[in-house]
Amino acid sequence: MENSGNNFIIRSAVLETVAGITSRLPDHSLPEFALTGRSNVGKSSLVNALLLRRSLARVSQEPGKTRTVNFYRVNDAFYLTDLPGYGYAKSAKDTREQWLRMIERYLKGSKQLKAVFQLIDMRHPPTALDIEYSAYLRDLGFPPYYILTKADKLSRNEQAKQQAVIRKALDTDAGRMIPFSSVTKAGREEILSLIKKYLETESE
Ligand SMILES: Nc1nc2c(ncn2[C@@H]2O[C@H](COP(=O)(O)OP(=O)(O)O)[C@@H](O)[C@H]2O)c(=O)[nH]1
Ligand SMILES: [Mg+2]
Repeated sequence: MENSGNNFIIRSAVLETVAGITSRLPDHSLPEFALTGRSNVGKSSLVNALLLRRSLARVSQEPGKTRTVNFYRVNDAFYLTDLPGYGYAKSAKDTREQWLRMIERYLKGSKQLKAVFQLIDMRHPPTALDIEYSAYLRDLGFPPYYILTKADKLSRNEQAKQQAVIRKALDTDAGRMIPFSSVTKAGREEILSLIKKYLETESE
């Protein structure tokens, strides 16, 4: 790929703002890229892998507690925003409504949001909630890119098979899906290249 992420050097990465349900969203002028998906899908691991930081974002075995939007400022050039995870089996109805309110407030309120990356666990077909949420993102004007996580857990063959299953279920193009592994860092360059393209368009 011509526009390789190879020359995308991470010079700085900080968790700058943690916005809770009642906090005001930060007011700044840098582009934002949102990461979203169900709890435990690998969002925090993705943040760490993209930014080459071992534990900037907290990775946990215990899914489903965070109800905040975390703003990671990168290279003083853009933000990665980590949205609260959805659809964990234990979450009660009111937590789910709280989640939706939080997400909606961010997606509708952010003036700087450029693109949304929806994470899907590559080992399984998308859940009903994944599909519903994906349609919701499209309706809001953010047709997501899909990051298919935990690719390292599948063989090449299985990966190809799962990509086809997921593409069909989400009714999307192969070009919008990026298989990814935070273990091998496969897919990292591709994601950074995409972000870079947006940043270049911005500065034109
Ligand atoms: N093998 C493998 N495990 C992963 C990958 N990404 C995340 N995990 C594991 O999945 C669990 C949840 O990850 P986390 O990043 O905290 O998910 P989050 O809840 O979406 O932020 C942790 O045990 C991670 O180590 C991956 O690409 N490969
Ligand atoms: Mg997390």
